[in-house]
Amino acid sequence: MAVTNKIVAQLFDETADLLEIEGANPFRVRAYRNSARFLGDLAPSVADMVRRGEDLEELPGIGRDLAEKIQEIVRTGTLAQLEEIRERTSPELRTLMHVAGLGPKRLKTLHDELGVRTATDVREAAASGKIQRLKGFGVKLEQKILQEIERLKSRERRIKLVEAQDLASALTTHIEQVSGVQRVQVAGSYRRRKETVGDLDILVIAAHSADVMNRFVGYEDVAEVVSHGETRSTVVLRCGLQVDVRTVPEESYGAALHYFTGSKAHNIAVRKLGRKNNLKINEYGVFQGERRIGGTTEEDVYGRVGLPFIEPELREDAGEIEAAQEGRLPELIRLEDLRGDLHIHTRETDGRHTLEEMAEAAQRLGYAYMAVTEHSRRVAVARGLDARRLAAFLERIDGLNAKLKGFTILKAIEVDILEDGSLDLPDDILRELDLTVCAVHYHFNLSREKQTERIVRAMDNPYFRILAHPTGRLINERDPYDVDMKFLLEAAGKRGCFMELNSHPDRLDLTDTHCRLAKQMGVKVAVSTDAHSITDLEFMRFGVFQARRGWLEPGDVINTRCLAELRNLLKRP
Ligand code: DGT
Ligand code: CA
Ligand code: CA
Repeated sequence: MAVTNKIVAQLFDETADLLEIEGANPFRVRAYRNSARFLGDLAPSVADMVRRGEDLEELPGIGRDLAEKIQEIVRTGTLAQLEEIRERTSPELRTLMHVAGLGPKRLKTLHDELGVRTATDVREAAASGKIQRLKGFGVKLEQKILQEIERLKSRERRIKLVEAQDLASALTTHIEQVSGVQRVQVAGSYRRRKETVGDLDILVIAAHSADVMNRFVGYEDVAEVVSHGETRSTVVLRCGLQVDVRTVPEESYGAALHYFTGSKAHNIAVRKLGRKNNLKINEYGVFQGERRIGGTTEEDVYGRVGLPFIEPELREDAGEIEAAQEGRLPELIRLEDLRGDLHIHTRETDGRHTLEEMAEAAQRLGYAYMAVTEHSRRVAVARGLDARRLAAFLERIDGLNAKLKGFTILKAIEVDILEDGSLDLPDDILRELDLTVCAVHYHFNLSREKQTERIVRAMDNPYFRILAHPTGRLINERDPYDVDMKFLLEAAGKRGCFMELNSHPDRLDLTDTHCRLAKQMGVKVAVSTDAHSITDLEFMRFGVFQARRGWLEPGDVINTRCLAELRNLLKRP
């Protein structure tokens, strides 16, 4: 397998983490960590550079030592030094580094004093009260650690859709290369575009099933072959994700695709409709008695029970069957419906590309507008803008807008909602902007009541337009802050404010159910990317998946409007 920059970055990151747990020199730790970040973003492949004999030390932050390490990784696929550290520490501890209350120092103490190596060890030590007795710990911290570990355990079983996509597309390409393969389709929660997936369910139509199975279990990323059969096999990939592959006969394809797309609850509801019409529906087809009468396509399966086709994103038995029966299925939003992106960062704060580069990229995507939303001063880690820098930046935008044809940069900001619900910049500055996107970045721990009140108070500001990433969650990493979403939506509706559906695949915030609630309550949504680079602009498709799961139609989303209509909507009543 070719060594990608990402692989090198991952190995450096792991080295940094483990060295830190060991208590190594902080400068060494930082050197690995910084170069990992740099390599992760670097476009030219370091493997190619090594192959061409180019000098890696020319790269910023890469000295002689790191250059040699990169060469070693490219040559051997690994790093001897890291293997050694893995031997003497316990690499599993790394996953605990981000557990609140457990930094590298405390982990080292746990490791040295109690010999813990894994999350399970920590859980057992905490449960038996051993941790509270250690110096620098205590009862409260022990309880917190226990809670966090439980949460970590329940999370780790599912992976984010974006990660599943990378794995699935590489694997389907691998299988498609078998001769006689007609079709390879990922079904399951993946096809329903759930924000996380538990495992991958892949269906294949092929002339020679055994060839498909052999090719599948021989895939280079397989860690374990759980079963290897004639028409069905299961493996676990190195990242821990399970994958099932089944070959199905062409005439059963629709029935199998429907069955394995799920959800289970949706399938059961459809089967029940079948039974009412004396039909048996399973993964092999639609049957009347013993006779197969259909199931070649999904449309056919639905048609046999008197339903129109139901989009995979809706198949949760959450009212879609009734809506289909009554002819009121939503016309779900599509990527092509979007005319612009309303949450974008540039190099002015913590983005990677310039205003000009982002504008050009947005135009290439066919957009008519984009809103540039830099951070405000409170967000110092991102070099947030104060009034003076913002004014200068707005002038630059005016200058660029004067040159652009058929494309408009909206002047905006991602202003921080302070703890007391006021906004981080004064009204006479916000007044100059086309729109104000507001967000919580600090004080996640307020009570539900206080947090809700804080955000509603912010909405009282006449310049508040869009609430960005409304719950603050990071999928698998950080829980949402506690907030009364229904109350927020009601408040937004009354004040003519909008909710963002943040499309970043780590956020997808609003959730699908929140989107649906917003629609029911008449609150419109902005589907935005929060892009910090040109490639991030493509996150929009994840936002669209989530919007579709939330039953949103083009009319529910403000950035499907042309610029004139959008400007109208942005005027607050
Ligand atoms: P996941 O993998 O947890 O993200 O969720 P799914 O929906 O992909 O679930 P999975 O992988 O267990 O099964 C794939 C599909 O197979 C599921 O969506 C529906 C179908 N299926 C699985 N078990 C049953 C069952 O007992 N009855 C019915 N009707 N369908 C099932
Ligand atoms: Ca699955
Ligand atoms: Ca499965």
